[in-house]
Amino acid sequence: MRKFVAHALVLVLAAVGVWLSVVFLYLRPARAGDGSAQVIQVTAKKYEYSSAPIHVKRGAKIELKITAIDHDHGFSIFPVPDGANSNGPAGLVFTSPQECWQLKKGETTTIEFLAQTVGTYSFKCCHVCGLGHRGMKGQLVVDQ
Ligand SMILES: [Cu+2]
Repeated sequence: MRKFVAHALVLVLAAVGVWLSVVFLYLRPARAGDGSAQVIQVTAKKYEYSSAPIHVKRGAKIELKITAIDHDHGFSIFPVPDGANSNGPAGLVFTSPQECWQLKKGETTTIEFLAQTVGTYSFKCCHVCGLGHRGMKGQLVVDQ
């Protein structure tokens, strides 16, 4: 009898273990919005973003923290992957989408998004910052 109870207990524990694993594996992505974001620090200065290209994993919730070091800059990124139909679905889902984030000198701007679709997303400076402004660009790559 005791053996039977022990056996049943092992089965119950195993079942609970499997159930917990399933819950964690499947509910995790859905709960990515509750603060478990990956923080990526970026600096903006004449005329580059360090360290571009920025690589992130598909499905990751990202907090991009961009600090403008030397001057006011901007950050503009198109949410559809390069080369895809520009009317297609957004591959980057921003918490508060903006055409141009203003990056004030000496301040850190946080841009939050979900990296939903694999691809390369080009970004650029959208605040005229000097002679090299037009060349101030970078790429965000969402990897599989
Ligand atoms: Cu600029």
